[in-house]
Amino acid sequence: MNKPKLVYFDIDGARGETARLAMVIGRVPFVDDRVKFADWAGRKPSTPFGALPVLEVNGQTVAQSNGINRYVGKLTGLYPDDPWQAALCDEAMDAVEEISTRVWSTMALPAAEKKAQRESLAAGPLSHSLDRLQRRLVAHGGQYFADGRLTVADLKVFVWIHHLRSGQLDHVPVDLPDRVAPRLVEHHDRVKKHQAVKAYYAARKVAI
Ligand SMILES: N[C@@H](CCC(=O)N[C@@H](CS)C(=O)NCC(=O)O)C(=O)O
Repeated sequence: MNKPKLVYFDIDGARGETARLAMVIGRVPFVDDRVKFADWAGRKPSTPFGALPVLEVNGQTVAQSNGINRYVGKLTGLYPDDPWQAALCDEAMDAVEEISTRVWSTMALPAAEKKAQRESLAAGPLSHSLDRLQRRLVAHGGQYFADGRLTVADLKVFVWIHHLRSGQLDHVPVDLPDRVAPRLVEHHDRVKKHQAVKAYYAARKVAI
């Protein structure tokens, strides 16, 4: 197999970051094709759904972030073999996808509407989602979402919690995860301390 190429925006987060982290942790060499926003219009038509991330392997392309995460998880040993544990891993990844899609869909709204929608999401569906994710983590032992070990689900939740606490989302209180889901914040801090994760962000000079 040739080196997989992950194509995603030149940002250290969001939908492409889970697969990047998985390949770093699993030591699978890959081409990290970081698309500048200025170049996106020219590249968009050649992607399967007009969106990123996409993964290219042996001249073929696949889209959809969670499908990519599963594939990369299998390459890196970060996806459960057991079908039930795999379903739990998917559950957490899909839960993050569901709520993050709602939050990110406010991005291009006019300022006043964005504020109103984000405040309403933060107080309602986002808090609810964080609470429910936390309960699932606790129900499975409090350390990992599936298989009693680090999987791509943990990486996806880590990236999401990091984003929520980063201050990049106007009108979403940065302390929302700490208030609503402290066990998810503990989980985030554990993943952050993973040797390969620390080394990766240090090399990229990104504060996490
Ligand atoms: N369901 C898709 C959503 C992909 C998506 O919306 N990606 C965003 C970036 S996170 C994008 O490409 N936005 C640019 C555009 O739609 O033109 C997935 O999970 O990969």
